[in-house]
Amino acid sequence: MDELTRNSEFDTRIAEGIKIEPKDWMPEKYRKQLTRMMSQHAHSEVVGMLPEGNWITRAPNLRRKMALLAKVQDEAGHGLYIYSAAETLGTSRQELVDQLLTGKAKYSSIFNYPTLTWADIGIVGWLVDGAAIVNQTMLAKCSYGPYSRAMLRICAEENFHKKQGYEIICTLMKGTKEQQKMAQDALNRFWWATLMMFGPHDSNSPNSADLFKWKVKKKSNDELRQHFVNITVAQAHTIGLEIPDPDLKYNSETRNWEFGEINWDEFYAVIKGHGPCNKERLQARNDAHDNGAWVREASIAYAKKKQGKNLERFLNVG
Ligand code: FAQ
Repeated sequence: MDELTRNSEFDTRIAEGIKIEPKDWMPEKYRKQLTRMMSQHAHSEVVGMLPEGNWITRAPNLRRKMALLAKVQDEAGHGLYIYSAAETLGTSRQELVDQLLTGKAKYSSIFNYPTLTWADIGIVGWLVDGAAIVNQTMLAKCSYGPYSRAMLRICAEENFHKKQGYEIICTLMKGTKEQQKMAQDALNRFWWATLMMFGPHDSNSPNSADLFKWKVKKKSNDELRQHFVNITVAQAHTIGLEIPDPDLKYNSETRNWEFGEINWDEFYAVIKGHGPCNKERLQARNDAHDNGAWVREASIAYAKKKQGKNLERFLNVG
């Protein structure tokens, strides 16, 4: 089959909403775009464990500690699902992880901000997982089968994360003046950084055209950001929190909460490696990788030994 026919068959499958599976033919650009996006996503889940992991030893009680431990562990699982799904496109996990460890690959900007107080843990669950759900609910319907299936399971778990985060903030808002202040301060520090998670404005999003054409993205960066703002403003107001945006106003015709301009200089500085915690995060991932070398060596040795025994058994049968 020539390239033109293959491409046209591929486009027809996409148009008909048939999922693309690992062994199907796909244009190289589709493979490349998905590998880029999925590996960045997997790296984000794994680096995303760091700001919250930082609070496991300082959680205010046993119940909070257990919930946070489980959440951080879930994020590791999400990283593993997405790395596995990304590997089906032909790049090895080792190569993908190396791209992260050498600073070549991106991961979500949000994880380059510090978690300074316990309220930050509530805010990360409520806002960061909340933003991730908005984005991932769309990706659960994307054209690449392994990615869309991974997203289904991940979204279910992220819903619990969002609820536990919002519950932490609700509890603080029912507490003392100091606790309320701590919650408001965490919201002030994380609000704009969370809006940046959705990526640049549509007019400055170089990858969107391809991703739309192939039905990986079905909603634009700006559409998802607006949807997130609409649901979150109501949740904030219900518990007495103020959104730190003097330009925020409700438009009753469009039924949208209109909001002020994001600081894009800050966004681009963070994704180029100059955020408050970029160096610290990469160092922590590299340390974890180095410290885990013995686990990788042991598991490879175990696998080899097992294979050897199977081989012996196989040979003995003869
Ligand atoms: N951070 O052309 P676009 C989570 C880059 S998971 C860093 O618009 P695209 C769970 C972008 O890569 C959070 N870089 O790109 C959790 C591109 O650079 P490149 C992660 C960003 O792909 C919760 C350039 O800017 N989720 O939080 C960011 O069409 C709590 C131009 O941008 C995903 O990864 C950013 N925020 O749209 C875990 C979801 N935004 O690659 C732990 C999957 C943009 O050309 C604790 N990804 N860039 O060099 C996506 O949906 C998309 O890739 C977007 C970006 C929407 C992130």
